[in-house]
Amino acid sequence: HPEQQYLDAMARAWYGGDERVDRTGVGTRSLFGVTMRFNLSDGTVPLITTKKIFWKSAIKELIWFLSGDTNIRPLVMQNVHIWTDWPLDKYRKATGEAIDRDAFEQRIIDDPAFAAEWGDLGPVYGKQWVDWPRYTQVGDGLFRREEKGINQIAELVEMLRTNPSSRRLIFTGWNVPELPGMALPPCHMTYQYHVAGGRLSGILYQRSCDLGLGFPFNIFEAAVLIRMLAQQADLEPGELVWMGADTHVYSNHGHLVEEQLSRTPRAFPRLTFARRPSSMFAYAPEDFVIEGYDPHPHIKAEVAV
Ligand code: DHF
Ligand code: TMP
Repeated sequence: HPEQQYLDAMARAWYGGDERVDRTGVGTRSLFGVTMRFNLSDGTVPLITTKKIFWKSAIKELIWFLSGDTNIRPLVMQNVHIWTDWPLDKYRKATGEAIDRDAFEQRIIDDPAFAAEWGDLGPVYGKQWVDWPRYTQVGDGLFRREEKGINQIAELVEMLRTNPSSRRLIFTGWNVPELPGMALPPCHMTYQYHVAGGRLSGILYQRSCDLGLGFPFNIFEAAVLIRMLAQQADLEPGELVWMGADTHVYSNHGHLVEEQLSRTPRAFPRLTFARRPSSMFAYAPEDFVIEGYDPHPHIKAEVAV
C-alpha cells in the first residue's frame, strides 16, 4: 500500500531518527532526505487513512493560497483553524493578554480591523504564488514596486499549455528577501512539473516536514494541485513525487506514531471534479468530490508553535 511509505518514514524517524532540539523547543526525531512516490493516474489521491484527515480544511487552505490572501480571517470564517496558533502566539506575546484561542478567533471574525492588524502572516505562500513582487528601475538606484506582481501559477498553466516539454515548470514560495517578514518561511517551498505522454507529474520539495500534522495536508494538497493543473491544461494525472529534507516527528507525537503504526492502511479515495472551473483561481470547495474515504478515527496531537 502506498501509505506504507509514510508509515515507514514515521517509524524510521521515531525509532532511529536524530534527536534534535528545534526552533520550537519541543524537540524532534529527524531524518534528512526522504522520497515518496504516489501514483495519481488511477484517479486516486494520497489522503492518509491511518487517521482521519480533515481534507476539506486542506482544500480550503489550497484555495486560500491561490486567492493570494495571507490573512487567516477567511480561513477562520470557514471553520479552518490550522493557521490560528501563529498569529495568536504573536498577539499574546505583544500584548501580554491571556486570550484563549476561541476568543481570539471570534475577534478575528467580528472585527476586520483587528484581523487586519493581528491576523496576517506576512508575505507567505499565497502572496508569493500569485503576486511575487516585481520591481522596475525608474532612476539611478531607484526602483518602483509594480502594483501587480508575477502570478507564478497563471504563468505555469500557460507554460503547461504552450510548452509542456519545458524543464522550467516551477513555482516557489522561497522569496529570499521577503523571508524575514513571514510568520513561517515556506515549508512546502518548491513545486516542479513534468509532462510525458500527456500525463502531468509533479515534485514537491519540502524543506521541513512535521510527519504527524503537516505531512498529510501537504501531500494531499500537492496531489490535488496536480489534478487541478491537469484539468486546466487538458492533461491526465501522472505521479506525485515528494521530497522531504528535514523530515521529523515531534517528541510529543509518540502516541500518534504508535497508534498509526498499529493500524492497517485502507484504499486511497478517488477525487473527481464537479465541474471545470474557468481558471486555477475559480475553484470552490464544492468542486472537489472525494469518494471512498474510509479512514481510521482521528487522533489528536499538539502542534509545535
Ligand atoms: N508547525 C508545525 N510544528 N507543524 C505543522 O504541521 C505546521 N503546519 C502548518 C503551520 N505550522 C506548522 C500549517 N498546516 C495542522 C495541520 C496543518 C497545518 C497546521 C496545523 C493541525 O493542527 N492539524 C490537526 C488539527 C486539524 C484541525 O483542527 O482541523 C490535525 O489533527 O490534523
Ligand atoms: P521551521 O520553520 O522551524 O522548519 O518549522 C516549521 C514546522 O512546521 C516544521 O515542523 C514543519 C512544519 N510544517 C509542515 O510540516 N508543513 C507545513 O505545511 C507547514 C506550514 C509547516
